[in-house]
Amino acid sequence: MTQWLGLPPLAAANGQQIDNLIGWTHIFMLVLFVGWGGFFLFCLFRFRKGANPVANYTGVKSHTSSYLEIGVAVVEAILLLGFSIPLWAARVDHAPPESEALVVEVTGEQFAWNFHYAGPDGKFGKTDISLIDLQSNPLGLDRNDPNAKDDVTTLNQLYLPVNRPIIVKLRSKDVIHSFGVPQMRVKQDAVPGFTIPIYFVPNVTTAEMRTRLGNPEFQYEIGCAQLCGLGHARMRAFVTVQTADEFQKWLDDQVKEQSATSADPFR
Ligand SMILES: [Cu+2]
Repeated sequence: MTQWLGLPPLAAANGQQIDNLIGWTHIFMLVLFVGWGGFFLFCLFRFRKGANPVANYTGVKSHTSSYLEIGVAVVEAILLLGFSIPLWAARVDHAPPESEALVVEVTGEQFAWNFHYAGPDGKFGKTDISLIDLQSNPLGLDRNDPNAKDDVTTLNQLYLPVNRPIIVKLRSKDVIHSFGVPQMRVKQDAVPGFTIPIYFVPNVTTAEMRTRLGNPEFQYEIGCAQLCGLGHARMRAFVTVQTADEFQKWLDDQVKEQSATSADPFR
């Protein structure tokens, strides 16, 4: 129904609501535009100089324009109270329980995205600001913490399983960034000092989307959607949506690889 908007292809189970809201907003705005544009043209004609050689200091007595204004205010109240607030509440309050979802901590920094998975134990290891090394440990993950042994971190590469709720816990190391994945209809600011949860359910794998679009190079992209400094334009990351099996295999490989390298004292 919302094809006419030319939005990026939808790839999240709960994104249709957002599209419907955007669609209805456009329809209401079109009605307003045509209404006010018509009123403007009417005024140009009705009050033209030829028909009104002498200025009229009384002005218009009709209340039509007041009623129109009230009508617009009512429509806007309906949009806000009837659509936007319930939609926002559904997105924020009814997040699936963490036990049914994949939780990923996403940390923005100038100018990259860090992703942190809890690994098979489901527990995130401790992070410590004093352990941060921009090259080898950008999150300051404490590999001596037992919960951190099987943790997986990646830079600018987010891997997700299809058809499973994803809870992203969004953080920032420096300034305000914004996590935006257009196809998932997700956009949320990352604010230093806060951990902000958002959730979505990707329902089209990268491979499926490539066939659907006929573009073998297609990638879901995360763009930073807040101007965050000079390198803002290159603050992109890629999302690879895989089947549950493919994702599990990727995660297992990462766990093996990363726990092996972190156990090496010379690294
Ligand atoms: Cu940014």
